[in-house]
Amino acid sequence: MAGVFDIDLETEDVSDTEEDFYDDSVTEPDNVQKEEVELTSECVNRDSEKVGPDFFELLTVLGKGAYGKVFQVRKVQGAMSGKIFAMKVLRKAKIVCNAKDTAHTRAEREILETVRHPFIVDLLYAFQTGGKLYLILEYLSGGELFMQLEKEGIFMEDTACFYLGEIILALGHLHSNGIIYRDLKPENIMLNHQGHIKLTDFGLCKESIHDGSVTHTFCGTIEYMAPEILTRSGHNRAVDWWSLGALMYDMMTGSPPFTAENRKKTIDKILKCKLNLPQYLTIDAKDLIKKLLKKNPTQRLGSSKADCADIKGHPFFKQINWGDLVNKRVEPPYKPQLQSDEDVSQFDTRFTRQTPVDSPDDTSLGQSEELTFAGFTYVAPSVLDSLKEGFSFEPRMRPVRRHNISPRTPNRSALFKCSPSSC
Ligand code: FS9
Repeated sequence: MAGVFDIDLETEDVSDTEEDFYDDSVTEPDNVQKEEVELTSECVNRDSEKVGPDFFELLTVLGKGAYGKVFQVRKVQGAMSGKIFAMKVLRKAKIVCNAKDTAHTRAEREILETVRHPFIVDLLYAFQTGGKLYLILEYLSGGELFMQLEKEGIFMEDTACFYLGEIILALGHLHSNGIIYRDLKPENIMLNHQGHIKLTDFGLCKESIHDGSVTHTFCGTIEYMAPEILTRSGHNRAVDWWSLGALMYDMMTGSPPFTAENRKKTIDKILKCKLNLPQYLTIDAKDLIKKLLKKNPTQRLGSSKADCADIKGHPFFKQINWGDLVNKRVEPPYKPQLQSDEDVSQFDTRFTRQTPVDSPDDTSLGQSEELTFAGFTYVAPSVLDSLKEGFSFEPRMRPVRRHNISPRTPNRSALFKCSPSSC
C-alpha cells in the first residue's frame, strides 16, 4: 500500500521542531515594509498560469498501478520551463468507485498542500481534466531507499542513524499537523539527488485489492505494520514509531523483524512472536529497537505527548545534531550516481523501459462525482515566487538515457531470521 495515512483529528498538541528548519539563503532586511495578505486559494492562483497536461512532456514511466501512473515529465511552457518533475495521473472513474479511495485522494492533495518539510515531497501543481487528476511533484532522482538497502544488504549503524534521523523529523512534522503516515516501509521512502530522505506517496494503494478477506484488506507489504493496525483495534500516531522500529531492524539485519512464508503467518508473528535481536547490534541499537517494537502501543517509545522528542533523545542518536540534520547540513551516506537532472537509472527498468503514454480520458462523470474533486486545483506559493522573479529553466538537450542494468540483488534474504524457538 502506498503511504496510506490518516488525518488524526483527535491528535493532541504535539510539539514540532518547525523553528528548527529554515531556508537560510533568504534573509530579509529590517527596514522592509510588510503587508499582511490573507492567503486563500483564489489569491494564490490569481496571478498564475492555468496549467494543464499540455504543459508537460512525458519522458519516462516511473510507476504504474490500478488507479493510475507516475511519469517523469519536463515542463515545456511557462514558469520553470525545462525543469523536470514527477507527474502522478489518477483516473477519477476508478477512484470514485470507492469512498475510501476518494477520501485518500482528496486528503493526499490537501496534505501535500499543507505540509512543507525538507524530508517530505513538495507539491508544485494540482489540476484536473474531465477524467483525470494530476499532481505535479518534485522529481526525486535518487529512487527508493529500498534500492540502496538491496544494494548494500544491510546498513552500518551510522548510515541507519542518518536515514532514521531524517525520517523521524518528517514523521514528527506530520504528527504535529495531525497526520499519521501509517505505511512507513522502504518502498515508500525516496531519496533526492543529494541522497536526502523524502517521504512520498500519501495516497492510494499502488494495487487495488478489495476482496474483503481479512488478510487481503491490506494491500502491499504488511511486514512493517503495527499489531494494532492489523487487528483493527484502533490506532494512533504510535503506529508510525512501530514501523520505524521495523525499518530500523530491517536496515541493520537485512530483513524485517517478523517474516513468514505467507501473509497470515506474518501477521501471526507480528501479533504474537517475541522479538529476536542479533548479538552483533550495539547495546543502544538493541535498546531502541526493543522500545519501538513494543506490541502495546501505550508502552512504545514515542507514544507520549512528546512524540518524536522521546526518540530523538535516545542514546542511539547521541552523535546527531538535530539542527544540522533538519537543515541538510549533514552529508548523506550515499550520493546517487546521476548523469543529469533527468537520470532514471535509480528506477526499476520494468517501468522505465515502457513507452510513456497518458491516454486521453475526457469521460465526463456525473455532477455529484464532478463535485467530489472540486477545489483540487493548486499552485504552490514557490511557483508564484518564481513567476514574479521571471525565473525559468532553459530546456536542455536530452542525453541518451542509461538504464539500470543490474536487477535488485537478493543478498538481503535471510541474513538473520527469527528462529522458531523464539515464537
Ligand atoms: N519522483 C520520482 N519517483 C517518485 N515515485 C513515487 C511514486 C512511485 C509510484 O509508482 N507510485 C504509484 C502510484 C500509483 C497511483 F495509482 F497512485 F498513481 C500507481 C502506481 C504507482 C513511483 C516513484 C516520486 N514521487 C514524487 N516524486 C517522485
